[in-house]
Amino acid sequence: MYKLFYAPESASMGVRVLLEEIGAPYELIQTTVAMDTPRPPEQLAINPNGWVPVLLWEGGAMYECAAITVFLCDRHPEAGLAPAVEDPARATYLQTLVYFSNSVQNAFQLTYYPDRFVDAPVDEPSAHRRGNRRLRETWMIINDQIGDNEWMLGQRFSAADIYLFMLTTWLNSAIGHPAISEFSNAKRIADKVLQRSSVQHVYQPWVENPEY
Ligand SMILES: N[C@@H](CCC(=O)N[C@@H](CS)C(=O)NCC(=O)O)C(=O)O
Repeated sequence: MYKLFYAPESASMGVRVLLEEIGAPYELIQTTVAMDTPRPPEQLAINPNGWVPVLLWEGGAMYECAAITVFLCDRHPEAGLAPAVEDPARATYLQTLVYFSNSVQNAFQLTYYPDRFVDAPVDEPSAHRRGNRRLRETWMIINDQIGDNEWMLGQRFSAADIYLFMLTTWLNSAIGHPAISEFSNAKRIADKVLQRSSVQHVYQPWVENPEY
């Protein structure tokens, strides 16, 4: 039985989709991403940064969405969500997950948490604007990487496609983000991932009211 510290509209949703795809039993522990609300001490004991996702299982606990993705897919190879260690597609799989985490998500952070990147509040709008541009740059890298491919790894669906879908749901043109329509290859994959029953289930509120 897995336990997942969980908040709507957060990176914990992608991990929940993975657990659904794997078919593993799990329990959600509701928490928050609100900046003015304290995190449960049990969450902070595992992740002192205070962010989600945080995953627990009988043998341990961990945080960082990309790391959790690799961990879960390796632990449940029968789900077929990731290339095995000796598979040549493993390189692109790992590269893409880490790029999502350290470059695309970092650009999102500049726009959602500009205070973490500048000394003075007066500089926050500048950080936000740079984040908006950085989002366009990093999404274009991903879009070009996809090219004519059916999925992130070519012909096969993988956890990298679920991760991509999750990140597209964070795009919000109301705060200056580029629109997903600018990245037609990424949109093509996101639209297909959205059809999966796991995604329809986990993202039901978003499906009813998507931002883009
Ligand atoms: N590098 C982390 C970042 C996760 C992250 O940014 N989580 C956000 C929600 S999407 C969060 O918990 N924000 C609240 C906070 O940072 O205090 C990961 O990929 O797991």
